Amino acid sequence: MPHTSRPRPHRRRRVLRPLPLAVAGALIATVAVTLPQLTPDASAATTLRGFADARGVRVGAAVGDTPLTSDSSYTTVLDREFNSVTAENAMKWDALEPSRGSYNWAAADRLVNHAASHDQGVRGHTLVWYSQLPSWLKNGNFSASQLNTILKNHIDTTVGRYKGRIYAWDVINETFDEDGSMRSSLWQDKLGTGYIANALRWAHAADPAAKLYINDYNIEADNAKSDALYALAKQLLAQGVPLHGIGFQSHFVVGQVPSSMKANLKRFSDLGLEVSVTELDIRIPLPASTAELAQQSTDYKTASENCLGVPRCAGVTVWGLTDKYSWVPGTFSGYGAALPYNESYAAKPAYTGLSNGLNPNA
Ligand code: 9MR
Repeated sequence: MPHTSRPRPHRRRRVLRPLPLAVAGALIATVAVTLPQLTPDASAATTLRGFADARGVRVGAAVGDTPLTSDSSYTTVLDREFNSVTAENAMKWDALEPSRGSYNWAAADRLVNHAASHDQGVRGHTLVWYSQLPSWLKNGNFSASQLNTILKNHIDTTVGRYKGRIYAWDVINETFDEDGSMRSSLWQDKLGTGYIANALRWAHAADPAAKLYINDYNIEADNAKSDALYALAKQLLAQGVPLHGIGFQSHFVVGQVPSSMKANLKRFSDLGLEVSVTELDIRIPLPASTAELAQQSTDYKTASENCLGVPRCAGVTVWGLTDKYSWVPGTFSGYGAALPYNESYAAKPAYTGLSNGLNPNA
């Protein structure tokens, strides 16, 4: 069991304390008999998903196909603790359509089916991104009109396949540079900024019920990048484009959750948009000290509260669940220990931080 920083209230003891011993003894016998029925409810209330369900929000994890299919400790934690999943890689273009016209749905289907049988929602990730494009697309030298058709087909096909099974899509991923200019990409360079509105409209037509997001990193603080996104979001909404939410990836370094995060999320929420933390992890220089693990716990609580404390926060997703499979050490040399569970699936202080962030009574 994950430890929580406060003892849970003990309902039975509160009832028994004033009673005479004999009556209490009889009651204890009764309680002992009914206890097995009570246990599932009591434990559900102390899991991440138990707290999230109680607030009507999502707590999600990015899921890799390898651990999903090969590591039962992983799926045990995933299914006990999370009411939402995101495909870490399986719904990216290079995974779905490695050669033109030939789709590979196996891993994406596995996750969507897994989610359905464990009462989990699915965030779709991601339709339009500069990275992880198959080489036929990257190197195809397509004209603007060909690219437009290719993009529309990809969105129609992918969103259409999972219509009704994906509650939110990261339609647009990482479209800004740090200074707030549009990032150079296949899409931007050939199609111009108009591809964003088109992609959102196509996705909406393919699944009108899915919430459509623009997702990015380093937009958690009030800064040049988030200012540019704010201006774009406002403009898209004014034009009636179906943009429903902003995904704040939240790949943080321990001790560095931005102080302006909550106010920044609130200004997007004030536009009528959903806000979600979509890829939370908090990396630590290795080896992680006890003090850093404690700070990381505080950071998980702060980051999740920064979203959940804002109107229209739809939930918080962590980018993985265990340090065993995290992308962090492979990308940030010397850093790791970024997730709520360690390599052996022991809950870290970060788990308690996240849990307390989700639990309004903590
Ligand atoms: O975690 C993903 C890793 O396994 C992939 O190798 C990588 C490829 O670019 O993408 C990682 O996920 C990224 C996500 O799709 C978009 N935001 C940043 C994430 C971490 O790099």
